Amino acid sequence: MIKFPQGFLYGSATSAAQSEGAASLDGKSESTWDFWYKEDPYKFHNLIGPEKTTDIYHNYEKDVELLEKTGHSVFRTSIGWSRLIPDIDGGVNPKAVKFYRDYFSKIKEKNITLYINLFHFDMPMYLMDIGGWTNKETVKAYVSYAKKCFELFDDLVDGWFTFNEPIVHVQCQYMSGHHYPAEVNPQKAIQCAFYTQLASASAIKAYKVMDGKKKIGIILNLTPSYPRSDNDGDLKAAEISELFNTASFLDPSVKGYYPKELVDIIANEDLLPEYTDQDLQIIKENTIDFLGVNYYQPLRVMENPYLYKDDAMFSPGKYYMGYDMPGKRMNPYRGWEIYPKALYDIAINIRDNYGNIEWLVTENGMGVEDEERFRKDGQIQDDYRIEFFKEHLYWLSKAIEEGANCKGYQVWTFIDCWSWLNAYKNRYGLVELDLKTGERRIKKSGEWFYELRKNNGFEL
Ligand code: BGP
Repeated sequence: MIKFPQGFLYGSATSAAQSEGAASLDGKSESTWDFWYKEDPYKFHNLIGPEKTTDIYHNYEKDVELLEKTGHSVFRTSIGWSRLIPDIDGGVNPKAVKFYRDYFSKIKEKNITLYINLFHFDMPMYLMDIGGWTNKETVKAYVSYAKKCFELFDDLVDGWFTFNEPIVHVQCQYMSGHHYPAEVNPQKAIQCAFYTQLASASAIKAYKVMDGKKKIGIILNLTPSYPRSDNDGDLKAAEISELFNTASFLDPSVKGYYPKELVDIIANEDLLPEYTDQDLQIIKENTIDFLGVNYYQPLRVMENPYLYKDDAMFSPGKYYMGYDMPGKRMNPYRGWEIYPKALYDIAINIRDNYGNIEWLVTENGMGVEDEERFRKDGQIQDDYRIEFFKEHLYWLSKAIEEGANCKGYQVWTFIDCWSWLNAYKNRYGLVELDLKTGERRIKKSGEWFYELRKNNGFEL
Protein backbone atom coordinates (compact mmCIF):
# COMPACT_ATOMS: atom_id res chain seq x y z
CA MET A 1 0.00 0.00 0.00
CA ILE A 2 1.36 3.42 -0.93
CA LYS A 3 0.42 5.95 1.77
CA PHE A 4 0.78 9.73 1.89
CA PRO A 5 1.32 12.01 4.88
CA GLN A 6 -1.72 13.14 6.83
CA GLY A 7 -3.36 16.19 5.27
CA PHE A 8 -1.96 15.44 1.80
CA LEU A 9 -4.22 17.16 -0.76
CA TYR A 10 -5.88 15.40 -3.69
CA GLY A 11 -7.64 17.15 -6.53
CA SER A 12 -7.44 18.59 -10.00
CA ALA A 13 -6.78 21.76 -11.93
CA THR A 14 -8.40 23.61 -14.79
CA SER A 15 -8.32 27.11 -16.23
CA ALA A 16 -10.92 29.77 -16.96
CA ALA A 17 -10.61 29.77 -20.74
CA GLN A 18 -10.64 25.98 -20.95
CA SER A 19 -13.60 25.32 -18.71
CA GLU A 20 -15.93 28.29 -18.27
CA GLY A 21 -17.40 28.82 -21.73
CA ALA A 22 -19.69 31.87 -21.99
CA ALA A 23 -16.77 33.53 -23.77
CA SER A 24 -18.81 36.48 -25.01
CA LEU A 25 -21.51 36.61 -22.34
CA ASP A 26 -22.21 38.96 -19.46
CA GLY A 27 -19.70 41.62 -20.36
CA LYS A 28 -16.61 39.46 -20.96
CA SER A 29 -14.40 40.92 -23.69
CA GLU A 30 -12.22 38.98 -26.12
CA SER A 31 -9.08 37.18 -25.04
CA THR A 32 -6.41 36.32 -27.60
CA TRP A 33 -8.07 32.89 -27.99
CA ASP A 34 -11.51 34.31 -28.81
CA PHE A 35 -9.92 36.66 -31.32
CA TRP A 36 -7.69 34.02 -32.94
CA TYR A 37 -10.54 31.57 -33.34
CA LYS A 38 -12.59 34.26 -35.10
CA GLU A 39 -9.64 35.10 -37.38
CA ASP A 40 -8.44 31.57 -38.09
CA PRO A 41 -10.82 28.78 -36.99
CA TYR A 42 -8.93 26.18 -39.05
CA LYS A 43 -6.11 26.24 -36.55
CA PHE A 44 -8.41 24.58 -34.00
CA HIS A 45 -9.09 20.82 -33.96
CA ASN A 46 -12.48 20.07 -35.56
CA LEU A 47 -13.07 23.83 -35.72
CA ILE A 48 -14.05 23.98 -32.05
CA GLY A 49 -13.22 27.32 -30.42
CA PRO A 50 -13.25 28.67 -26.87
CA GLU A 51 -16.84 30.00 -26.99
CA LYS A 52 -18.55 27.15 -25.19
CA THR A 53 -15.88 24.91 -23.69
CA THR A 54 -17.16 22.84 -20.75
CA ASP A 55 -19.61 25.59 -19.74
CA ILE A 56 -18.85 25.56 -16.04
CA TYR A 57 -20.16 29.15 -16.15
CA HIS A 58 -23.70 27.77 -16.32
CA ASN A 59 -23.13 24.46 -14.55
CA TYR A 60 -20.87 25.23 -11.60
CA GLU A 61 -23.44 24.32 -8.96
CA LYS A 62 -23.75 20.77 -10.26
CA ASP A 63 -20.07 20.57 -11.16
CA VAL A 64 -19.01 21.39 -7.62
CA GLU A 65 -21.09 18.39 -6.51
CA LEU A 66 -18.95 16.33 -8.88
CA LEU A 67 -15.79 17.67 -7.25
CA GLU A 68 -17.05 16.11 -4.05
CA LYS A 69 -18.08 12.86 -5.73
CA THR A 70 -14.61 12.42 -7.22
CA GLY A 71 -12.94 12.94 -3.85
CA HIS A 72 -11.44 16.41 -4.22
CA SER A 73 -9.82 18.04 -1.21
CA VAL A 74 -8.16 20.71 -3.41
CA PHE A 75 -9.11 22.43 -6.66
CA ARG A 76 -7.38 25.00 -8.82
CA THR A 77 -8.78 27.22 -11.52
CA SER A 78 -7.97 30.67 -12.88
CA ILE A 79 -9.79 33.96 -13.22
CA GLY A 80 -10.58 35.13 -16.75
CA TRP A 81 -8.85 38.51 -16.86
CA SER A 82 -10.99 39.76 -19.77
CA ARG A 83 -14.11 38.62 -17.89
CA LEU A 84 -13.22 40.51 -14.72
CA ILE A 85 -11.70 43.57 -16.40
CA PRO A 86 -13.23 43.80 -19.87
CA ASP A 87 -11.66 47.09 -20.87
CA ILE A 88 -8.35 48.92 -20.89
CA ASP A 89 -9.84 51.55 -18.52
CA GLY A 90 -9.57 48.90 -15.75
CA GLY A 91 -13.22 48.93 -14.56
CA VAL A 92 -14.49 45.76 -12.86
CA ASN A 93 -17.36 43.77 -14.43
CA PRO A 94 -19.94 43.21 -11.63
CA LYS A 95 -21.37 40.11 -13.33
CA ALA A 96 -17.93 38.51 -13.29
CA VAL A 97 -17.55 39.32 -9.59
CA LYS A 98 -20.88 37.67 -8.88
CA PHE A 99 -20.02 34.58 -10.93
CA TYR A 100 -16.63 34.05 -9.31
CA ARG A 101 -17.90 34.71 -5.78
CA ASP A 102 -20.80 32.28 -6.23
CA TYR A 103 -18.59 29.63 -7.84
CA PHE A 104 -15.81 29.93 -5.25
CA SER A 105 -18.27 30.03 -2.32
CA LYS A 106 -19.85 26.82 -3.52
CA ILE A 107 -16.41 25.16 -3.53
CA LYS A 108 -15.66 26.46 -0.04
CA GLU A 109 -19.00 25.14 1.23
CA LYS A 110 -17.66 21.68 0.37
CA ASN A 111 -14.55 22.29 2.45
CA ILE A 112 -12.28 22.06 -0.58
CA THR A 113 -8.97 23.94 -0.54
CA LEU A 114 -9.17 26.50 -3.35
CA TYR A 115 -6.13 27.76 -5.23
CA ILE A 116 -6.63 30.56 -7.71
CA ASN A 117 -4.30 31.33 -10.55
CA LEU A 118 -4.25 34.80 -12.11
CA PHE A 119 -2.97 34.06 -15.60
CA HIS A 120 -3.37 30.91 -17.67
CA PHE A 121 -2.47 31.86 -21.27
CA ASP A 122 -5.60 34.03 -21.85
CA MET A 123 -4.41 37.59 -22.45
CA PRO A 124 -7.16 40.21 -22.91
CA MET A 125 -7.12 41.31 -26.54
CA TYR A 126 -6.99 44.99 -25.57
CA LEU A 127 -3.57 44.31 -23.99
CA MET A 128 -2.36 42.06 -26.81
CA ASP A 129 -3.07 45.02 -29.08
CA ILE A 130 -0.38 46.99 -27.25
CA GLY A 131 2.15 44.12 -27.37
CA GLY A 132 1.03 41.86 -24.50
CA TRP A 133 3.93 40.78 -22.28
CA THR A 134 6.46 42.58 -24.46
CA ASN A 135 5.10 45.94 -23.23
CA LYS A 136 5.74 47.12 -19.67
CA GLU A 137 2.27 48.72 -19.64
CA THR A 138 0.88 45.16 -19.49
CA VAL A 139 2.83 44.59 -16.26
CA LYS A 140 1.13 47.64 -14.77
CA ALA A 141 -2.30 46.50 -15.95
CA TYR A 142 -1.64 43.01 -14.54
CA VAL A 143 -0.68 44.34 -11.11
CA SER A 144 -3.84 46.41 -10.94
CA TYR A 145 -5.88 43.34 -12.05
CA ALA A 146 -4.12 41.20 -9.40
CA LYS A 147 -4.89 43.74 -6.68
CA LYS A 148 -8.57 43.71 -7.66
CA CYS A 149 -8.60 39.91 -7.46
CA PHE A 150 -7.01 40.02 -3.99
CA GLU A 151 -9.54 42.61 -2.79
CA LEU A 152 -12.54 40.83 -4.26
CA PHE A 153 -11.82 37.16 -3.57
CA ASP A 154 -9.09 36.73 -0.95
CA ASP A 155 -11.60 35.69 1.72
CA LEU A 156 -12.59 32.67 -0.41
CA VAL A 157 -9.14 31.66 -1.60
CA ASP A 158 -6.61 29.45 0.22
CA GLY A 159 -3.62 30.23 -1.96
CA TRP A 160 -2.76 32.30 -5.01
CA PHE A 161 -0.67 31.60 -8.08
CA THR A 162 0.55 34.46 -10.27
CA PHE A 163 1.05 32.46 -13.49
CA ASN A 164 0.61 29.00 -14.97
CA GLU A 165 3.58 27.70 -16.99
CA PRO A 166 4.91 31.12 -18.04
CA ILE A 167 7.56 29.57 -20.29
CA VAL A 168 4.76 28.21 -22.45
CA HIS A 169 3.39 31.59 -23.45
CA VAL A 170 6.96 32.81 -24.09
CA GLN A 171 7.79 29.89 -26.40
CA CYS A 172 4.38 29.52 -28.00
CA GLN A 173 3.81 33.22 -28.72
CA TYR A 174 7.29 34.16 -29.89
CA MET A 175 9.15 31.00 -30.92
CA SER A 176 6.86 28.19 -32.05
CA GLY A 177 3.62 29.68 -33.39
CA HIS A 178 1.24 27.78 -31.09
CA HIS A 179 -0.26 30.84 -29.38
CA TYR A 180 -1.34 34.19 -30.86
CA PRO A 181 0.41 36.32 -32.21
CA ALA A 182 2.44 33.30 -33.40
CA GLU A 183 5.57 35.29 -34.23
CA VAL A 184 9.13 33.98 -34.37
CA ASN A 185 11.13 36.69 -32.65
CA PRO A 186 13.75 35.80 -30.01
CA GLN A 187 14.14 39.38 -28.79
CA LYS A 188 10.41 39.55 -28.06
CA ALA A 189 10.53 36.10 -26.44
CA ILE A 190 13.21 37.27 -23.98
CA GLN A 191 11.39 40.53 -23.24
CA CYS A 192 8.14 38.62 -22.75
CA ALA A 193 9.87 36.25 -20.29
CA PHE A 194 11.39 39.11 -18.31
CA TYR A 195 8.21 41.17 -18.05
CA THR A 196 6.28 38.04 -17.06
CA GLN A 197 8.74 37.43 -14.21
CA LEU A 198 8.54 41.09 -13.22
CA ALA A 199 4.73 40.90 -13.26
CA SER A 200 4.80 37.83 -11.02
CA ALA A 201 7.12 39.45 -8.47
CA SER A 202 5.17 42.73 -8.62
CA ALA A 203 1.89 40.93 -7.88
CA ILE A 204 3.54 39.18 -4.90
CA LYS A 205 4.76 42.58 -3.72
CA ALA A 206 1.26 44.06 -4.05
CA TYR A 207 -0.21 41.15 -2.07
CA LYS A 208 2.32 41.60 0.73
CA VAL A 209 1.69 45.37 0.82
CA MET A 210 -2.02 44.59 1.23
CA ASP A 211 -0.99 42.37 4.14
CA GLY A 212 -2.26 39.24 2.37
CA LYS A 213 -2.10 36.23 4.66
CA LYS A 214 -2.48 33.35 2.19
CA LYS A 215 0.39 31.66 0.40
CA ILE A 216 1.29 33.07 -3.01
CA GLY A 217 3.35 31.26 -5.61
CA ILE A 218 3.84 30.42 -9.27
CA ILE A 219 3.11 27.27 -11.29
CA LEU A 220 5.97 26.01 -13.48
CA ASN A 221 6.07 23.11 -15.90
CA LEU A 222 9.26 21.37 -14.87
CA THR A 223 10.57 19.07 -17.58
CA PRO A 224 13.92 17.59 -16.49
CA SER A 225 16.48 17.44 -19.30
CA TYR A 226 18.12 14.01 -19.58
CA PRO A 227 21.30 13.79 -21.69
CA ARG A 228 21.61 11.23 -24.49
CA SER A 229 24.91 9.97 -23.03
CA ASP A 230 27.66 10.77 -20.56
CA ASN A 231 29.79 12.40 -23.21
CA ASP A 232 30.79 15.98 -22.40
CA GLY A 233 28.85 17.47 -25.30
CA ASP A 234 25.60 15.81 -24.25
CA LEU A 235 26.10 16.66 -20.58
CA LYS A 236 26.71 20.29 -21.48
CA ALA A 237 23.62 20.27 -23.72
CA ALA A 238 21.47 18.99 -20.81
CA GLU A 239 22.92 21.64 -18.51
CA ILE A 240 22.05 24.45 -20.92
CA SER A 241 18.62 22.98 -21.61
CA GLU A 242 17.99 23.05 -17.82
CA LEU A 243 18.98 26.73 -17.76
CA PHE A 244 16.49 27.63 -20.47
CA ASN A 245 13.67 25.28 -19.55
CA THR A 246 13.82 25.07 -15.76
CA ALA A 247 16.04 27.69 -14.15
CA SER A 248 14.77 30.56 -16.34
CA PHE A 249 11.64 30.91 -14.17
CA LEU A 250 12.43 28.66 -11.20
CA ASP A 251 15.54 30.57 -10.09
CA PRO A 252 14.13 34.10 -10.12
CA SER A 253 10.87 32.86 -8.57
CA VAL A 254 12.49 30.93 -5.69
CA LYS A 255 15.90 32.59 -5.31
CA GLY A 256 15.17 36.09 -6.60
CA TYR A 257 17.81 36.15 -9.33
CA TYR A 258 18.64 34.62 -12.72
CA PRO A 259 21.47 32.08 -13.08
CA LYS A 260 24.64 33.83 -14.24
CA GLU A 261 25.29 31.20 -16.96
CA LEU A 262 21.90 31.92 -18.54
CA VAL A 263 22.39 35.68 -18.41
CA ASP A 264 25.82 35.26 -20.02
CA ILE A 265 24.38 33.27 -22.92
CA ILE A 266 21.61 35.82 -23.50
CA ALA A 267 24.13 38.70 -23.26
CA ASN A 268 26.46 36.94 -25.70
CA GLU A 269 23.62 36.64 -28.15
CA ASP A 270 23.00 40.37 -27.67
CA LEU A 271 19.44 39.64 -26.57
CA LEU A 272 19.27 41.08 -23.05
CA PRO A 273 15.80 42.54 -22.42
CA GLU A 274 15.07 46.12 -21.38
CA TYR A 275 15.18 46.28 -17.59
CA THR A 276 15.94 48.66 -14.73
CA ASP A 277 17.77 48.11 -11.45
CA GLN A 278 14.46 48.69 -9.72
CA ASP A 279 12.90 45.80 -11.71
CA LEU A 280 15.69 43.48 -10.54
CA GLN A 281 15.18 44.66 -6.97
CA ILE A 282 11.45 43.83 -7.15
CA ILE A 283 12.29 40.33 -8.41
CA LYS A 284 14.90 39.89 -5.69
CA GLU A 285 12.65 40.97 -2.82
CA ASN A 286 9.44 39.18 -3.83
CA THR A 287 10.04 35.48 -4.13
CA ILE A 288 7.33 32.85 -3.83
CA ASP A 289 5.94 31.18 -0.67
CA PHE A 290 5.16 27.90 -2.43
CA LEU A 291 5.51 26.32 -5.84
CA GLY A 292 3.12 24.56 -8.20
CA VAL A 293 4.71 21.94 -10.45
CA ASN A 294 3.06 20.72 -13.64
CA TYR A 295 4.63 17.57 -14.97
CA TYR A 296 3.75 15.63 -18.11
CA GLN A 297 6.91 14.64 -19.95
CA PRO A 298 10.69 14.78 -19.70
CA LEU A 299 13.09 16.36 -22.17
CA ARG A 300 15.79 14.21 -23.75
CA VAL A 301 18.60 16.20 -25.25
CA MET A 302 21.91 15.91 -27.07
CA GLU A 303 24.56 18.30 -28.26
CA ASN A 304 23.93 20.10 -31.50
CA PRO A 305 26.40 18.47 -33.92
CA TYR A 306 25.82 21.03 -36.68
CA LEU A 307 27.64 24.26 -37.38
CA TYR A 308 25.52 27.27 -36.52
CA LYS A 309 25.68 30.05 -39.09
CA ASP A 310 27.01 33.22 -37.48
CA ASP A 311 24.07 35.25 -38.74
CA ALA A 312 21.41 32.60 -38.01
CA MET A 313 18.53 33.78 -35.85
CA PHE A 314 19.02 32.82 -32.20
CA SER A 315 17.33 29.70 -30.92
CA PRO A 316 18.19 27.66 -27.81
CA GLY A 317 18.61 24.84 -30.37
CA LYS A 318 22.05 26.28 -31.00
CA TYR A 319 23.10 24.86 -27.62
CA TYR A 320 21.11 21.63 -27.42
CA MET A 321 18.83 19.52 -29.55
CA GLY A 322 15.93 17.24 -28.72
CA TYR A 323 16.97 13.57 -28.71
CA ASP A 324 14.49 11.02 -30.01
CA MET A 325 15.41 8.15 -27.68
CA PRO A 326 14.67 4.73 -29.23
CA GLY A 327 12.09 2.68 -27.35
CA LYS A 328 10.76 5.48 -25.22
CA ARG A 329 7.30 4.91 -23.81
CA MET A 330 4.82 7.20 -25.48
CA ASN A 331 1.35 8.57 -25.06
CA PRO A 332 0.70 8.38 -28.81
CA TYR A 333 -2.37 10.65 -28.72
CA ARG A 334 -0.54 13.64 -27.30
CA GLY A 335 2.86 12.64 -28.63
CA TRP A 336 4.42 12.98 -25.18
CA GLU A 337 6.81 10.54 -23.53
CA ILE A 338 5.58 8.90 -20.32
CA TYR A 339 8.36 8.80 -17.71
CA PRO A 340 7.00 8.76 -14.14
CA LYS A 341 10.41 8.69 -12.44
CA ALA A 342 10.99 12.29 -13.52
CA LEU A 343 8.57 13.35 -10.80
CA TYR A 344 11.00 11.88 -8.25
CA ASP A 345 13.92 13.67 -9.92
CA ILE A 346 12.01 16.97 -9.84
CA ALA A 347 11.24 16.49 -6.15
CA ILE A 348 14.87 15.77 -5.30
CA ASN A 349 16.05 18.78 -7.33
CA ILE A 350 13.66 21.05 -5.38
CA ARG A 351 14.76 19.45 -2.10
CA ASP A 352 18.49 19.79 -2.76
CA ASN A 353 18.79 22.94 -4.88
CA TYR A 354 15.77 25.10 -4.03
CA GLY A 355 15.74 25.06 -0.23
CA ASN A 356 13.14 22.28 -0.15
CA ILE A 357 10.46 24.93 -0.64
CA GLU A 358 6.87 23.77 -0.10
CA TRP A 359 5.30 22.61 -3.37
CA LEU A 360 2.57 20.48 -4.83
CA VAL A 361 1.91 18.81 -8.14
CA THR A 362 -0.51 21.20 -9.82
CA GLU A 363 -0.98 19.21 -13.07
CA ASN A 364 -0.27 15.66 -14.16
CA GLY A 365 -2.40 13.67 -16.55
CA MET A 366 -2.90 11.73 -19.72
CA GLY A 367 -4.85 12.99 -22.74
CA VAL A 368 -6.41 10.19 -24.78
CA GLU A 369 -8.31 10.35 -28.06
CA ASP A 370 -11.63 8.63 -28.74
CA GLU A 371 -12.35 7.37 -25.23
CA GLU A 372 -15.75 6.24 -26.45
CA ARG A 373 -14.14 2.92 -27.43
CA PHE A 374 -13.47 2.22 -23.74
CA ARG A 375 -17.12 2.56 -22.68
CA LYS A 376 -18.57 -0.47 -20.89
CA ASP A 377 -21.97 -0.52 -19.19
CA GLY A 378 -22.24 3.20 -19.80
CA GLN A 379 -18.95 4.17 -18.14
CA ILE A 380 -15.55 4.96 -19.66
CA GLN A 381 -13.12 2.37 -18.31
CA ASP A 382 -9.94 4.46 -18.39
CA ASP A 383 -7.63 1.97 -16.66
CA TYR A 384 -4.66 3.45 -18.56
CA ARG A 385 -5.26 6.75 -16.72
CA ILE A 386 -5.41 5.02 -13.33
CA GLU A 387 -2.10 3.27 -14.13
CA PHE A 388 -0.59 6.60 -15.18
CA PHE A 389 -1.64 8.22 -11.86
CA LYS A 390 -0.44 5.25 -9.81
CA GLU A 391 3.00 5.21 -11.37
CA HIS A 392 3.49 8.94 -10.85
CA LEU A 393 2.17 8.75 -7.29
CA TYR A 394 4.53 5.88 -6.56
CA TRP A 395 7.59 7.99 -7.46
CA LEU A 396 6.15 10.99 -5.65
CA SER A 397 5.64 8.98 -2.44
CA LYS A 398 9.21 7.71 -2.65
CA ALA A 399 10.49 11.30 -2.88
CA ILE A 400 8.30 12.34 0.08
CA GLU A 401 9.74 9.48 2.12
CA GLU A 402 13.16 10.89 1.27
CA GLY A 403 12.23 14.33 2.55
CA ALA A 404 10.60 16.12 -0.41
CA ASN A 405 8.26 18.87 0.80
CA CYS A 406 5.35 18.01 -1.49
CA LYS A 407 1.90 18.71 -0.08
CA GLY A 408 -0.50 17.49 -2.71
CA TYR A 409 -1.31 16.02 -6.09
CA GLN A 410 -3.63 17.63 -8.64
CA VAL A 411 -4.46 15.90 -11.87
CA TRP A 412 -5.25 17.54 -15.17
CA THR A 413 -8.21 17.62 -15.21
CA PHE A 414 -11.61 17.46 -13.54
CA ILE A 415 -14.15 17.40 -16.41
CA ASP A 416 -12.87 16.90 -20.01
CA CYS A 417 -11.95 20.38 -21.13
CA TRP A 418 -10.98 22.39 -24.19
CA SER A 419 -7.27 22.23 -24.96
CA TRP A 420 -6.10 25.25 -26.94
CA LEU A 421 -5.38 24.28 -30.57
CA ASN A 422 -6.23 20.63 -29.81
CA ALA A 423 -9.72 21.63 -28.63
CA TYR A 424 -11.45 18.40 -27.50
CA LYS A 425 -9.15 15.99 -29.38
CA ASN A 426 -7.56 14.45 -26.27
CA ARG A 427 -9.64 13.90 -23.14
CA TYR A 428 -8.03 14.25 -19.72
CA GLY A 429 -10.99 14.30 -17.33
CA LEU A 430 -11.92 12.27 -14.28
CA VAL A 431 -15.38 13.11 -15.57
CA GLU A 432 -16.51 12.65 -19.15
CA LEU A 433 -18.12 15.52 -21.03
CA ASP A 434 -20.64 14.62 -23.71
CA LEU A 435 -19.97 17.35 -26.25
CA LYS A 436 -23.41 17.03 -27.85
CA THR A 437 -25.56 17.15 -24.74
CA GLY A 438 -23.23 18.72 -22.18
CA GLU A 439 -23.93 15.74 -19.90
CA ARG A 440 -21.24 14.77 -17.36
CA ARG A 441 -20.49 11.16 -16.33
CA ILE A 442 -17.85 10.02 -13.86
CA LYS A 443 -15.21 7.79 -15.47
CA LYS A 444 -13.64 4.80 -13.75
CA SER A 445 -10.64 7.03 -12.89
CA GLY A 446 -13.00 9.44 -11.10
CA GLU A 447 -14.22 6.62 -8.86
CA TRP A 448 -10.65 5.44 -8.31
CA PHE A 449 -9.64 8.99 -7.36
CA TYR A 450 -12.40 9.11 -4.74
CA GLU A 451 -10.98 5.93 -3.15
CA LEU A 452 -7.45 7.31 -3.35
CA ARG A 453 -8.44 10.33 -1.31
CA LYS A 454 -10.56 8.29 1.11
CA ASN A 455 -7.69 5.87 1.82
CA ASN A 456 -4.97 8.53 1.60
CA GLY A 457 -3.15 6.08 -0.63
CA PHE A 458 -3.65 3.09 -2.93
CA GLU A 459 -2.83 -0.56 -3.41
CA LEU A 460 0.07 -0.96 -5.86
C1 BGP B 1 -0.60 22.28 -19.64
C2 BGP B 1 -1.52 23.46 -19.54
C3 BGP B 1 -2.97 23.12 -19.53
C4 BGP B 1 -3.37 21.90 -20.34
C5 BGP B 1 -2.36 20.78 -20.28
C6 BGP B 1 -2.57 19.64 -21.26
O1 BGP B 1 0.59 22.65 -20.22
O2 BGP B 1 -1.26 24.20 -18.35
O3 BGP B 1 -3.67 24.28 -19.85
O4 BGP B 1 -3.85 22.24 -21.56
O5 BGP B 1 -1.04 21.23 -20.46
O6 BGP B 1 -2.01 19.95 -22.52
P1 BGP B 1 -2.84 19.96 -23.87
O7 BGP B 1 -4.13 20.62 -23.54
O8 BGP B 1 -2.04 20.76 -24.82
O9 BGP B 1 -2.97 18.54 -24.29
